[in-house]
Amino acid sequence: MSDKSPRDTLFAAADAEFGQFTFDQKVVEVFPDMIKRSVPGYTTIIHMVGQIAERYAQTGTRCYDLGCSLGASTLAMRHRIQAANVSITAIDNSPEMVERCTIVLDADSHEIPVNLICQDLLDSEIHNASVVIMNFTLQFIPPALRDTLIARIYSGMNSGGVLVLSEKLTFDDEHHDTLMSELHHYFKKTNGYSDLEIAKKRAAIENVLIPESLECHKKRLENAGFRGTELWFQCFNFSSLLAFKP
Ligand code: GEK
Repeated sequence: MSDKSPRDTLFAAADAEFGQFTFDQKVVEVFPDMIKRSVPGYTTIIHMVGQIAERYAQTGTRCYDLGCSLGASTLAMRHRIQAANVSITAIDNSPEMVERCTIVLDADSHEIPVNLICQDLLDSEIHNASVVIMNFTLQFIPPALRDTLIARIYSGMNSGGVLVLSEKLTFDDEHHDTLMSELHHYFKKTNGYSDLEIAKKRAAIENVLIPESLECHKKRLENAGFRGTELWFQCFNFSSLLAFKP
Protein backbone atom coordinates (compact mmCIF):
# COMPACT_ATOMS: atom_id res chain seq x y z
CA MET A 1 0.00 0.00 0.00
CA SER A 2 1.31 3.46 -0.88
CA ASP A 3 2.79 5.53 1.92
CA LYS A 4 1.88 8.68 0.00
CA SER A 5 -1.80 8.59 0.92
CA PRO A 6 -3.30 12.00 1.74
CA ARG A 7 -3.48 12.90 5.43
CA ASP A 8 -6.71 12.04 7.23
CA THR A 9 -8.33 15.35 8.22
CA LEU A 10 -11.94 14.12 7.86
CA PHE A 11 -12.88 15.12 11.40
CA ALA A 12 -10.53 18.11 11.70
CA ALA A 13 -12.77 21.01 10.63
CA ALA A 14 -14.44 22.58 13.66
CA ASP A 15 -17.77 22.68 11.82
CA ALA A 16 -17.43 19.24 10.19
CA GLU A 17 -20.77 17.47 10.33
CA PHE A 18 -20.50 13.72 10.25
CA GLY A 19 -23.29 11.18 10.49
CA GLN A 20 -22.56 7.51 10.91
CA PHE A 21 -19.14 6.42 9.69
CA THR A 22 -19.17 4.64 6.31
CA PHE A 23 -16.43 3.40 4.01
CA ASP A 24 -17.21 5.99 1.30
CA GLN A 25 -15.02 7.86 -1.19
CA LYS A 26 -13.84 10.41 1.40
CA VAL A 27 -12.61 7.59 3.65
CA VAL A 28 -11.01 5.74 0.72
CA GLU A 29 -8.92 8.81 -0.15
CA VAL A 30 -7.26 8.92 3.29
CA PHE A 31 -7.60 5.26 4.31
CA PRO A 32 -3.91 4.19 4.41
CA ASP A 33 -3.02 7.22 6.56
CA MET A 34 -6.14 6.83 8.73
CA ILE A 35 -5.59 3.16 9.58
CA LYS A 36 -1.87 3.56 10.32
CA ARG A 37 -2.42 6.56 12.63
CA SER A 38 -5.46 4.95 14.31
CA VAL A 39 -4.67 1.25 14.78
CA PRO A 40 -1.63 0.52 16.95
CA GLY A 41 0.40 -2.29 15.41
CA TYR A 42 -1.33 -2.20 12.01
CA THR A 43 1.92 -2.27 10.01
CA THR A 44 3.31 -5.12 12.12
CA ILE A 45 0.13 -7.16 11.71
CA ILE A 46 0.14 -6.72 7.91
CA HIS A 47 3.78 -7.80 7.79
CA MET A 48 3.06 -10.91 9.88
CA VAL A 49 0.01 -11.78 7.74
CA GLY A 50 2.48 -12.26 4.89
CA GLN A 51 4.66 -14.56 6.96
CA ILE A 52 1.71 -16.56 8.31
CA ALA A 53 0.31 -17.00 4.80
CA GLU A 54 3.73 -18.14 3.56
CA ARG A 55 3.77 -20.81 6.24
CA TYR A 56 0.18 -22.07 5.97
CA ALA A 57 -0.81 -21.63 2.30
CA GLN A 58 -1.32 -25.13 0.89
CA THR A 59 -0.69 -26.10 -2.72
CA GLY A 60 -3.79 -25.81 -4.90
CA THR A 61 -5.88 -23.84 -2.37
CA ARG A 62 -7.28 -20.34 -1.89
CA CYS A 63 -6.28 -17.64 0.56
CA TYR A 64 -8.97 -15.14 1.56
CA ASP A 65 -8.76 -11.48 2.58
CA LEU A 66 -12.19 -10.69 4.08
CA GLY A 67 -12.91 -6.97 4.33
CA CYS A 68 -9.86 -6.28 2.17
CA SER A 69 -10.20 -2.45 1.96
CA LEU A 70 -7.27 -1.40 -0.27
CA GLY A 71 -5.67 -4.84 -0.32
CA ALA A 72 -2.90 -4.51 2.27
CA SER A 73 -3.23 -8.12 3.49
CA THR A 74 -3.75 -9.37 -0.06
CA LEU A 75 -0.46 -7.80 -1.17
CA ALA A 76 1.36 -9.03 1.94
CA MET A 77 0.21 -12.59 1.16
CA ARG A 78 0.83 -12.28 -2.57
CA HIS A 79 4.44 -11.27 -2.04
CA ARG A 80 5.29 -14.12 0.33
CA ILE A 81 3.31 -17.22 -0.63
CA GLN A 82 5.58 -19.88 -2.15
CA ALA A 83 3.12 -22.80 -2.48
CA ALA A 84 2.14 -23.68 -6.06
CA ASN A 85 -1.24 -23.08 -7.66
CA VAL A 86 -2.57 -20.76 -4.95
CA SER A 87 -5.00 -17.92 -5.62
CA ILE A 88 -6.19 -15.09 -3.39
CA THR A 89 -9.83 -14.04 -3.03
CA ALA A 90 -10.25 -10.50 -1.66
CA ILE A 91 -13.75 -9.36 -0.67
CA ASP A 92 -15.15 -6.01 0.47
CA ASN A 93 -18.69 -4.62 0.31
CA SER A 94 -17.70 -0.97 -0.24
CA PRO A 95 -17.78 -0.25 -4.01
CA GLU A 96 -15.49 2.75 -3.47
CA MET A 97 -12.92 0.60 -1.63
CA VAL A 98 -13.06 -2.10 -4.30
CA GLU A 99 -12.66 0.44 -7.11
CA ARG A 100 -9.50 1.86 -5.49
CA CYS A 101 -8.26 -1.62 -4.54
CA THR A 102 -8.45 -2.61 -8.22
CA ILE A 103 -6.04 0.23 -9.05
CA VAL A 104 -3.71 -0.78 -6.19
CA LEU A 105 -3.66 -4.43 -7.33
CA ASP A 106 -3.21 -3.51 -11.00
CA ALA A 107 -0.08 -1.59 -10.04
CA ASP A 108 1.37 -4.77 -8.51
CA SER A 109 2.92 -7.20 -10.96
CA HIS A 110 3.13 -10.37 -8.85
CA GLU A 111 1.85 -13.45 -10.68
CA ILE A 112 -0.35 -14.98 -7.92
CA PRO A 113 -3.91 -14.45 -9.22
CA VAL A 114 -6.22 -12.25 -7.15
CA ASN A 115 -9.99 -12.41 -7.46
CA LEU A 116 -11.36 -9.13 -6.08
CA ILE A 117 -15.07 -9.21 -5.29
CA CYS A 118 -17.45 -6.44 -4.19
CA GLN A 119 -19.78 -8.38 -1.93
CA ASP A 120 -21.18 -8.54 1.58
CA LEU A 121 -19.26 -11.16 3.55
CA LEU A 122 -22.60 -12.42 4.79
CA ASP A 123 -23.37 -13.53 1.20
CA SER A 124 -19.90 -14.72 0.20
CA GLU A 125 -18.79 -18.29 -0.28
CA ILE A 126 -15.59 -19.66 1.22
CA HIS A 127 -14.15 -22.78 -0.44
CA ASN A 128 -10.93 -24.75 -0.34
CA ALA A 129 -9.32 -22.19 1.99
CA SER A 130 -5.96 -22.75 3.66
CA VAL A 131 -5.52 -19.16 4.92
CA VAL A 132 -8.30 -16.74 5.89
CA ILE A 133 -7.48 -13.19 6.99
CA MET A 134 -10.11 -11.06 8.74
CA ASN A 135 -8.14 -7.98 9.62
CA PHE A 136 -10.38 -5.62 11.64
CA THR A 137 -13.54 -6.58 9.76
CA LEU A 138 -15.65 -8.83 12.02
CA GLN A 139 -16.10 -5.82 14.32
CA PHE A 140 -18.25 -4.19 11.58
CA ILE A 141 -20.56 -7.23 11.22
CA PRO A 142 -23.75 -7.07 13.35
CA PRO A 143 -22.97 -9.12 16.50
CA ALA A 144 -26.01 -11.39 16.05
CA LEU A 145 -24.63 -12.55 12.68
CA ARG A 146 -21.04 -13.20 13.77
CA ASP A 147 -21.48 -16.82 14.94
CA THR A 148 -22.94 -17.87 11.59
CA LEU A 149 -20.22 -16.10 9.60
CA ILE A 150 -17.39 -17.67 11.62
CA ALA A 151 -19.02 -21.11 11.32
CA ARG A 152 -19.31 -20.65 7.53
CA ILE A 153 -15.64 -19.64 7.30
CA TYR A 154 -14.72 -22.75 9.29
CA SER A 155 -16.69 -25.06 7.02
CA GLY A 156 -15.00 -23.55 3.92
CA MET A 157 -11.52 -24.18 5.27
CA ASN A 158 -9.27 -27.19 4.71
CA SER A 159 -7.80 -29.22 7.52
CA GLY A 160 -4.57 -27.55 8.68
CA GLY A 161 -5.82 -24.12 7.61
CA VAL A 162 -5.40 -20.95 9.67
CA LEU A 163 -7.68 -18.00 10.39
CA VAL A 164 -6.08 -14.69 11.39
CA LEU A 165 -8.70 -12.63 13.23
CA SER A 166 -7.68 -9.08 14.15
CA GLU A 167 -10.11 -7.09 16.28
CA LYS A 168 -10.50 -4.12 18.59
CA LEU A 169 -11.23 -5.48 22.08
CA THR A 170 -13.32 -4.60 25.09
CA PHE A 171 -12.38 -5.69 28.62
CA ASP A 172 -14.74 -6.85 31.36
CA ASP A 173 -12.87 -4.89 34.01
CA GLU A 174 -14.16 -1.33 33.70
CA HIS A 175 -10.95 0.33 34.90
CA HIS A 176 -8.80 -1.71 32.52
CA ASP A 177 -11.21 -0.98 29.65
CA THR A 178 -10.99 2.76 30.36
CA LEU A 179 -7.20 2.62 30.62
CA MET A 180 -6.85 0.81 27.27
CA SER A 181 -9.18 3.34 25.61
CA GLU A 182 -7.22 6.23 27.06
CA LEU A 183 -3.92 4.75 25.92
CA HIS A 184 -5.37 4.25 22.44
CA HIS A 185 -6.56 7.86 22.31
CA TYR A 186 -3.14 9.01 23.48
CA PHE A 187 -1.60 6.93 20.65
CA LYS A 188 -3.86 8.80 18.19
CA LYS A 189 -2.94 12.13 19.77
CA THR A 190 0.77 11.45 19.43
CA ASN A 191 0.04 10.63 15.76
CA GLY A 192 -1.33 14.13 15.23
CA TYR A 193 -5.08 13.80 15.83
CA SER A 194 -6.61 16.55 18.01
CA ASP A 195 -8.89 15.78 20.98
CA LEU A 196 -11.82 17.09 18.93
CA GLU A 197 -11.03 14.83 15.95
CA ILE A 198 -10.71 11.83 18.27
CA ALA A 199 -14.04 12.62 19.96
CA LYS A 200 -15.87 13.16 16.64
CA LYS A 201 -14.54 9.95 15.09
CA ARG A 202 -15.49 8.07 18.24
CA ALA A 203 -19.08 9.37 18.04
CA ALA A 204 -19.36 8.61 14.30
CA ILE A 205 -18.10 5.03 14.63
CA GLU A 206 -19.79 4.14 17.92
CA ASN A 207 -22.68 2.07 16.56
CA VAL A 208 -20.78 0.90 13.49
CA LEU A 209 -17.69 -0.72 15.03
CA ILE A 210 -18.88 -2.96 17.87
CA PRO A 211 -15.94 -4.56 19.70
CA GLU A 212 -16.15 -7.67 21.85
CA SER A 213 -13.94 -9.24 24.51
CA LEU A 214 -11.12 -11.69 23.85
CA GLU A 215 -13.09 -14.36 25.75
CA CYS A 216 -16.11 -13.82 23.50
CA HIS A 217 -13.99 -14.27 20.35
CA LYS A 218 -12.26 -17.36 21.73
CA LYS A 219 -15.58 -18.95 22.67
CA ARG A 220 -17.10 -18.27 19.24
CA LEU A 221 -14.06 -19.74 17.48
CA GLU A 222 -14.08 -22.80 19.73
CA ASN A 223 -17.83 -23.33 19.18
CA ALA A 224 -17.30 -23.20 15.42
CA GLY A 225 -14.69 -25.98 15.68
CA PHE A 226 -11.45 -23.99 15.60
CA ARG A 227 -8.67 -25.25 17.87
CA GLY A 228 -5.37 -23.87 19.16
CA THR A 229 -6.75 -20.34 19.29
CA GLU A 230 -4.03 -18.00 20.50
CA LEU A 231 -3.60 -14.28 20.91
CA TRP A 232 -0.39 -13.60 18.98
CA PHE A 233 -0.53 -9.78 19.00
CA GLN A 234 -1.94 -7.14 21.33
CA CYS A 235 -1.29 -3.43 21.72
CA PHE A 236 -3.72 -1.74 24.12
CA ASN A 237 -7.24 -2.64 22.87
CA PHE A 238 -6.12 -3.89 19.44
CA SER A 239 -5.40 -7.56 18.95
CA SER A 240 -4.88 -10.40 16.53
CA LEU A 241 -5.69 -14.08 17.03
CA LEU A 242 -4.63 -17.26 15.26
CA ALA A 243 -7.17 -20.10 15.04
CA PHE A 244 -6.66 -23.45 13.36
CA LYS A 245 -8.91 -25.98 11.64
CA PRO A 246 -7.76 -29.39 12.85
C1 GEK B 1 -6.72 -3.94 6.10
N1 GEK B 1 -8.55 -5.54 6.29
O1 GEK B 1 -6.23 -2.93 5.57
N2 GEK B 1 -18.85 -7.30 3.99
C2 GEK B 1 -17.68 -7.01 3.37
N3 GEK B 1 -16.83 -6.03 3.77
C3 GEK B 1 -17.18 -5.33 4.87
C4 GEK B 1 -18.38 -5.59 5.58
C5 GEK B 1 -19.22 -6.62 5.10
N4 GEK B 1 -20.36 -6.93 5.72
N5 GEK B 1 -18.45 -4.73 6.62
C6 GEK B 1 -17.34 -3.96 6.55
N6 GEK B 1 -16.59 -4.32 5.50
C7 GEK B 1 -8.21 -4.13 6.03
C8 GEK B 1 -8.87 -3.19 6.95
S1 GEK B 1 -11.28 -1.99 7.47
C9 GEK B 1 -10.97 -1.77 9.16
C10 GEK B 1 -10.33 -3.45 7.13
C11 GEK B 1 -11.08 -0.38 9.65
C12 GEK B 1 -15.31 -3.74 5.06
C13 GEK B 1 -15.31 -2.22 4.96
O2 GEK B 1 -15.83 -1.77 3.73
C14 GEK B 1 -13.84 -1.89 5.15
O3 GEK B 1 -13.17 -1.78 3.93
C15 GEK B 1 -13.30 -3.07 5.98
O4 GEK B 1 -14.36 -4.03 6.06
C16 GEK B 1 -12.88 -2.72 7.40
O5 GEK B 1 -6.05 -4.78 6.71
O6 GEK B 1 -11.25 0.55 8.85
O7 GEK B 1 -10.99 -0.25 10.95
